Amino acid sequence: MEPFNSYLNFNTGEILANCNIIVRHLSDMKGMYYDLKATQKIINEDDRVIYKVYNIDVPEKYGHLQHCTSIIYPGRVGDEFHMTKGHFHAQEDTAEIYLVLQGTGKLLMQKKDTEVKILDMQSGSISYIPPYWAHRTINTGNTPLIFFAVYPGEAGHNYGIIENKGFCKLIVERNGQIKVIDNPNY
Ligand code: M6P
Ligand code: ZN
Repeated sequence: MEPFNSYLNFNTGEILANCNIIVRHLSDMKGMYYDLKATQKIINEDDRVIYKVYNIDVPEKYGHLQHCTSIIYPGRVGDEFHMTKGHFHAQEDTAEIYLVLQGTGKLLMQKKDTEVKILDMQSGSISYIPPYWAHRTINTGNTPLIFFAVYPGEAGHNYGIIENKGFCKLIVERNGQIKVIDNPNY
């Protein structure tokens, strides 16, 4: 394979060339926000885009490095802030790095024994997600949360565990404050 450049727009998070773009509407995340009524109402109204991922096309193989930007648009479903689906890596002993370019948020991580860790995300923060930690990103601000991610080529995504049970914590707005609460459905 030949070396190559990609070009990132720091303001929008868009990457030009060599890219797959994933667009996640709320209907792609049914059951992931705890307020099912609010979810259905929004899906019926405009089924808004929650986030996009610009994924640079690299072989999903050992030795390569996957890299992408994610843009989570600001907003809430009920009182729960916009977020990614979240996943374990299919190859569980693989790590990941997130570098925030714009916006503010939280990085929610959880191990299979339900140990939880939450890190702040802000412009310039570099978060290290060690092997074995599921990860979800939440936009708690009023502007898009844009971050760059790098992870091993063979890591893969395992969504099933999170789709079935979710994370044990939720990030919500209560009286204008960002709060971490227990997931009532966990
Ligand atoms: C980050 C990386 C990607 C991931 C994306 C969206 O950019 O971790 O691998 O796909 O966030 O998260 P999810 O796949 O959980 O929807
Ligand atoms: Zn990952």
